[in-house]
Amino acid sequence: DSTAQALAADSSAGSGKKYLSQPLIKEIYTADPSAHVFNGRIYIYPSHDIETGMPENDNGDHFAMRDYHILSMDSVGGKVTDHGVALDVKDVPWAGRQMWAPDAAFKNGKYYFYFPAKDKQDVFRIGVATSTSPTGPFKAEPKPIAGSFSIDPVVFEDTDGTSYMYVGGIWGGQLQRWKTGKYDASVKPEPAPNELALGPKVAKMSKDMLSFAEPVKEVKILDENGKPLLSGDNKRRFFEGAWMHKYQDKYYLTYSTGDTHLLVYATATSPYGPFTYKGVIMNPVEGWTTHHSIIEKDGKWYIFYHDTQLSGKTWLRNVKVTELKRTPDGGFETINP
Ligand code: FUB
Repeated sequence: DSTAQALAADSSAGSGKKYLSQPLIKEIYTADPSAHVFNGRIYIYPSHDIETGMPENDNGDHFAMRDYHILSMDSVGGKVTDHGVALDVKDVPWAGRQMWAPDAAFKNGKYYFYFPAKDKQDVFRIGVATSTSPTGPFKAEPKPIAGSFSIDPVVFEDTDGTSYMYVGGIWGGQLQRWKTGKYDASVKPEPAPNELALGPKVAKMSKDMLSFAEPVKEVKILDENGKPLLSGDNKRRFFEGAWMHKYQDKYYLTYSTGDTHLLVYATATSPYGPFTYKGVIMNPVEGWTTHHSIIEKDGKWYIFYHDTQLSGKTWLRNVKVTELKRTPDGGFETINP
């Protein structure tokens, strides 16, 4: 099958390393792939990693990206097209620096591109830009989404047509600084180990997809006994990089555990949660960050993710895809990338 072929075709000859799959493109560095199927074609909305010489630190200053390129392909394994610059930080009136993990949605006959960036005060906000084409170029709204903060926006459309944005990341993603509802730069990177873990945030989108229809709410993630996960439970608690999909009437919240480098999942019967932690989808990749998205195409499920195979540097990543196999109990086979 395609996984076995990818392993067999591993191009890292001589390094002694085996990779489950190969980078989708090698001409530029890409990360944080949010994949969607629009009109039967796969579009990937990634970060565009670049070398800027910024020092590596827990704030993620070394992720100093300045623009976005969109990739597309007919099917997994098909030719990948890089559509060039879709949005540049210089064309976003409110943004200062760090164009991090984006996402996109199609509604009202338009494509909406959602992206986090630090504003001129160095506070992460979520911006939105629109286009008539899934590959852009996108025109940014003059201001970030009112009431938005932190990073890694993901927009999920439920089967009734309602769209929700999930957002958040701790440490460099600044989620912990919003605990009281107001920005406070003096807060530690995360709560003490015996305190409740921070969850991602969710808000229903307004019909025009340019604003929130309600204030953001915390998403609770519980353990198998119905108790909220604690901050010290860092193999299971939320860190960043959420994704949402629905399967057989259940909502699947998938996310990165950050400093333990796992992609994990939790399920719920409502898009607002509470979610119950279930298990690991993917073991750590090469590089510090792990970030993914999940789509269904032609009857198969796929996970898009990144590692640092091309560069060996945590801030110069490359996006990949592999099949995600579901198990009869509603879970997944854990992937060893
Ligand atoms: O790409 C910058 C940041 O790294 C993303 O926003 C996080 O999810 C992590 O992948």
